[in-house]
Order: sequence, then C-alpha cells, then structure tokens
Amino acid sequence: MTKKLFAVVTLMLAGFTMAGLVQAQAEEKAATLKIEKPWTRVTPPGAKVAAGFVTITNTGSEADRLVGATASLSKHVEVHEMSMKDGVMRMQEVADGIEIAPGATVVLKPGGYHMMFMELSASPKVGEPVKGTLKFAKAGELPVVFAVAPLGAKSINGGGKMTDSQKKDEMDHGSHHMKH
Ligand SMILES: [Cu+2]
Repeated sequence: MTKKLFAVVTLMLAGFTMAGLVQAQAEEKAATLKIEKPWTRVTPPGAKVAAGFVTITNTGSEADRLVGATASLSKHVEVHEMSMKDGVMRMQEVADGIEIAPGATVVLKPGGYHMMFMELSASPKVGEPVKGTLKFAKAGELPVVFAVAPLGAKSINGGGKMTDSQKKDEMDHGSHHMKH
C-alpha cells in the first residue's frame, strides 16, 4: 500500500467512525422521547387538509421541540395550535414548534395542538395507516405510523358521535385551510 492510499483509507475509516458516533448520539436522544398513539382521522368530503395527533413524553434531561412532520398523503405538514380568541376558536401555525420539557408529556389532540397535513393527495381511510415522520429540533426525524380514526373522532380509542358544535368546528377547520 502506498503512503497516499494509506492516508486515504485512514481518512475514510475516520469518516465512518464519525458517522457512527453521530448516528449513535441521534439514537440516544431519540430514545429519550416516547412517542405514543400517532393518529389522524377521516376528513369531511372535499377537505384539503387532515389533522394529525400524537402523545410525546420527554424522558430525558434536555428539552426538545417538535418542529415539523411528514405524512405520505400530504405535501407538507404544519404544526398548529387552536385557541379561543374573543369567543371564537382559531388556529394558527406554531412557528418555532412545540417544546417538550424534560419529564413533560405533550398531547396533540382535537381542540389543541395538532399537526396539519396540508394539500392532501388522498383522504385518510380507516384501516389504512399513514406513514410519516415527526421532526424534532434535537432528536431529528423519527418514523411514525398514524392510525386512522373515523370522521370527527375525538381520540384514537373511540369515535363517538359528534355534537353539532363539534361538527361546526370541523367545518370551520376545513374552511380556514381552504384559503391556503
Ligand atoms: Cu390546523
């Protein structure tokens, strides 16, 4: 082996080792986030967006942030927040993501924080889980599979009947995003 080739091989090995270390660190951080019950639900006819929900627990000692997500049937996913303002339910994009403090559990659920699957290529169907990822500031991109609940479901465990006001929420939700 020539000296030059030896140097190249050494550099390559060093590169692999570095990549391995970075990978190991990413896995270690990912392991401190417990991701439970990723789910979405069937959308009203004609809807261009779907909402995604998940429960995230930070078992580590450092805060992390949910900064984005992907879903196979959506062109891009935004992180949204719903809030009451002047007696009207509104939603807006959470620009810098959702913080998950050490020891905290953050629940994305109907009426609160949620992911918004924008520009749907197809509507979610019950029995056809949606593949995607959650993107964290520190832990990076973690794969998830969103289970699909029926139209108007308030949780992944049970659908239940929608009240009229919930139906209205659903429609407001849809119309808000149609303007995008
Ligand atoms: Cu939204």
